[in-house]
Amino acid sequence: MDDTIASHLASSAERRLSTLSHHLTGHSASMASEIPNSALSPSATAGSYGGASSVFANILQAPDDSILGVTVAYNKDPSPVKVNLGVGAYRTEEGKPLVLNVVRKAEQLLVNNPSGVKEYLPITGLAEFNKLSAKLIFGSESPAIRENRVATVQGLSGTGSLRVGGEFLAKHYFERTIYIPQPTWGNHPKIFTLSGLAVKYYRYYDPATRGLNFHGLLEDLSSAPPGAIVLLHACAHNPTGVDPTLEQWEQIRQLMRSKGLLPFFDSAYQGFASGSLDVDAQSVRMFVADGGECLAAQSYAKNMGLYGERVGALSIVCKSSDVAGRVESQLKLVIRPMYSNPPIHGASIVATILKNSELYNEWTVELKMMADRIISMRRQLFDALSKRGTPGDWSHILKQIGMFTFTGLNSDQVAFMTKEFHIYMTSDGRISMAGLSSRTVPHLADAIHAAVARIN
Ligand code: PLA
Repeated sequence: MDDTIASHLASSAERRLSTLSHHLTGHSASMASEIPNSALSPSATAGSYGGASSVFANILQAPDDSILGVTVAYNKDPSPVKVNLGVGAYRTEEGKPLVLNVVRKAEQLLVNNPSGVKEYLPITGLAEFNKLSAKLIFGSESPAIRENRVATVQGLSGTGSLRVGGEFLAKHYFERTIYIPQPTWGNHPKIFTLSGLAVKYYRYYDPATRGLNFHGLLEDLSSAPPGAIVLLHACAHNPTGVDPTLEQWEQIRQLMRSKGLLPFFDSAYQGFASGSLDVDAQSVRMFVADGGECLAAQSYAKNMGLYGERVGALSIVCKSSDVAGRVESQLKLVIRPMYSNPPIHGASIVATILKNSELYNEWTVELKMMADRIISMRRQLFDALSKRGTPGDWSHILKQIGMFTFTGLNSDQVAFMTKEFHIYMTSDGRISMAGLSSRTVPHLADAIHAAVARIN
C-alpha cells in the first residue's frame, strides 16, 4: 500500500477511535488517551481463555440512546396507563403500530410474482427504486433528473443514507466542516463525526419565542467558511417542529449559494408534515431549481411506515451527467466495504407502490390520513390544556409542524411525568404526537398540568 494512503488510513482510524470512545463513554476525547495501555491490549492471562476474567473486562457500560433508550425504559414499566411518546413512530387511535394497506398489497404482489428472486442487488441498490425515489423528492419534471445529473444510491433508511453521504464528503469534498442546526436530531452529530467530518452548529431555535431564530441562523451561515456543508431538515424539523417559511427558505438559499455553501438535506418526513408529498419537498426543489449542487437523504420509515425495513436513498445532484457518473462510482467504493449492497425487500415494496399510479394514489390517501391524525392530536392536546387552565402559552402545540411537539418542558418536569404518570418522552421535552390518541390525551394533559404546577 502507498505510504501516504496507509498513514491517512491510520490517522483517520485513530481519530474515529478517539471520537467513538467519546460518544460511547461520555468522556472527552483526550480521556481516551489516558486509559492505560494495558487496558487496551489483550490480556495474556490464561484466565481469559475460558477462565473467570474476560478480555472485555475493562469495557465501560455505555449509556442508553437518548431516543431509543426511552422505548427500552417504557417496555420495562408494568403500569397499564403507560404511554410511549419517545421515538417518532406512528400509532393508530387504538395505540397500535400501523402497516399501510398499500404496503400489504405491494407485499402480496411481490410474494405472488414468480420471477421474484433473492439475488444480491447491485452495490447501488435497486435501479428502479433509485429513479423513483429521485423523482419523488425532486419532482417528476425536475431538469436535474432529465439531464441525468443526479447520482442516487439506495441506503439503509435515512440514517444509512446520511452516513454514506457523510463518508463520501469526508473522502472527496474540499471543506470537511458540516454545520448542523442547534438543536437537531441527536444522531446527526454522531453520524457526521464518525463519517470523518468536523461538526459545528448554527443557531436555529429560539426558546423565548419557541420559533425560528432566523437572525442567528443567517448570521452563523454568513460566517461559515466558504464551501462548508450545511445540514438542513427538508421539513418537519426534529425536535423543534419549527420550519422556515418559503420566504425564509428563499433567503437561506440565496445566502448559501452566494457563499458556495453545500446543502445536505435530511428528508425523513416527506408527506408527514403537511400531508402533501409535493408541499413537503418545496425546500429541496427550490435549491435544485437554481441549477446548483446538493445532497439529499430520504427515508421511507415514516411516510410509508417501513421503519424496520430500513429503506431510503441518497441523491447527489451534480452540475453535469459526467460528474454524476464519477460521483456514483465513488459512492460504490464507500458502500462496498461498509455493507456490500442493500436489502431487496423494502426497496421492492417502495418501487411497486411508486411505479403503479393506483397504488401511488392509495398511498397518498393513507399518508394524508396519518398526517391529519397527528394534526388533530395537536388540537386535542391544546384544548385539553386550555380546559385545565394550565399556566403558560401553549399555542406552539398548534403552530409546530410534523411528528413532534417541542413542549418547552424541562428535564426535571419530564422525569416527574415519567415517574408519576408513566409518560415516556425524551428528556429535552419532545413528545411524539403520532404516539398520542384521543384516549391518552387527557392523561398527558393531566401530567403536563401537574408538572408545570409543581416543578419549575
Ligand atoms: N433524520 C431525522 C431528522 C430523523 O428524525 C430520523 C428518525 C432519521 C433521520 C432516521 O430515520 P431512519 O434511519 O429510521 O430512516 N428519528 C426518529 C427515530 C423517528 C430515531 O431516532 O431513530 C426519532 O424518534 O427521532
